[in-house]
Amino acid sequence: MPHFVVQARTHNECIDKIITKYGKDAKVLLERTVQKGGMFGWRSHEEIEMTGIYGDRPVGSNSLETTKRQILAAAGKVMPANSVSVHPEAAGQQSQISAANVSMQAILKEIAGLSGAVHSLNEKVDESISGSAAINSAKRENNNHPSIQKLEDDLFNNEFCPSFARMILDRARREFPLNELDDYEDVQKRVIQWIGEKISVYEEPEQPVQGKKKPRVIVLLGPPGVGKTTTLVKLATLYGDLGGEQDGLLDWRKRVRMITLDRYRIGAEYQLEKYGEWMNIPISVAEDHDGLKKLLSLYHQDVDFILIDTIGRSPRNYMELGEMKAILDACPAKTEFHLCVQASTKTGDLRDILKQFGIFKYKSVIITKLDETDKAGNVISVLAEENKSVSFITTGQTVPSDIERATVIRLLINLEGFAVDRENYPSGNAGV
Ligand SMILES: Nc1nc2c(ncn2[C@@H]2O[C@H](COP(=O)(O)OP(=O)(O)O)[C@@H](O)[C@H]2O)c(=O)[nH]1
Ligand SMILES: [Mg+2]
Repeated sequence: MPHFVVQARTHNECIDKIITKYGKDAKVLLERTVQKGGMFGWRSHEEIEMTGIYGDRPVGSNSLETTKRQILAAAGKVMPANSVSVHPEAAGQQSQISAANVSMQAILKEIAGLSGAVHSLNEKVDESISGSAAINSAKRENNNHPSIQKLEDDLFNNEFCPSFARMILDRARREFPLNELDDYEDVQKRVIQWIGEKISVYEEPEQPVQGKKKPRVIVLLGPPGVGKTTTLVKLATLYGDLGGEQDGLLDWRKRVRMITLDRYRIGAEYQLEKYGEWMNIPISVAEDHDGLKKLLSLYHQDVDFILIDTIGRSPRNYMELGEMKAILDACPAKTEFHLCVQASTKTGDLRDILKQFGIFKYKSVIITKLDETDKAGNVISVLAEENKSVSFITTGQTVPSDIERATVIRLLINLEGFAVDRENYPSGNAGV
């Protein structure tokens, strides 16, 4: 169903315009005030903006749902519940469109319910409409410059979520004068920097010096099969090697201990044991909270890194997540929890995973299996939306080599069709 956005100085003027232009069956869904004109807010004035639908198709629940989402996508944000009611003074004209409004109240309520946070709106919009719909609505407002369209395609092909893509497209429209839009290469260079600005890299705490500091305790969380155990072993060698480089006398194997909570998954303990044997690192199994506490205090004086592998829990199984949380409460306050997510996970699922594992207050995310996809827009968008940093990236099944410390450029170069200018990134951040 088609929709309109109409602006006027007063509420009544707005309604007049709507009736004249879209007929008396038009339905107002959202009303808000907007600032118009002036420079830097000086001599600007407020106007009323109404968004709604018109046309004579029956309003079935499905079409309402679709329309609502289209409008939300187009409006870019949702008004608080009290700002969408129609002004009582306009009762005369309003009566012509109020019947429809009554039937819209339920929807408005629902919309207001969705508006708790901007990102939760983005989520609803993203989940419910096809990936390109939100981008398409941005496109309609645009002057349809070929560079904007190409940019839209590039963002879409890299699986950026619609709200992230929209944010970039809006910025491009705002910041590039027409003549600059003509040089797509230049546009792309600037855009890749904007995307880079949205990636946050985990800052590791200072590395412990043997015998002088408390050990770093690192826990890997995540759904089953994402590569937690494999990553844990890669980290064990990476951290162990740090000591070897700093002090030739130090046997790095003495610096690291691995603990697993994953004894219930058939073969899981065995898998880690095999690695442990190969690396000459003993593996311990903690079965409950007290068992883990004992192991942690046992290793406390001796080692610099305690790495804990966990049970692969479905993010939807709150009971199991709760049980695991109870065991992991044995960890000291400064424990670093990292959530492992597979690079190819769909944005909606990523959001679920990030949220459900939130009870562990994880500090950062490890992106696993980046070798299996050439799209990184999904992870970049969701991490930015959820304000999460990324600590490591894993790039293959080979232990211990297929792991890298996360860097902005490493994620950017994984974007298809974007040329990354390496000179824009400090060498310390290149990491590749
Ligand atoms: N392609 C690829 N496969 C990986 C990577 N990391 C782990 N795997 C594989 O993913 C599968 C599950 O790994 P595992 O560590 O047991 O996952 P867990 O259940 O989360 O502990 C194994 O076959 C691993 O070899 C990676 O970075 N890239
Ligand atoms: Mg495992």
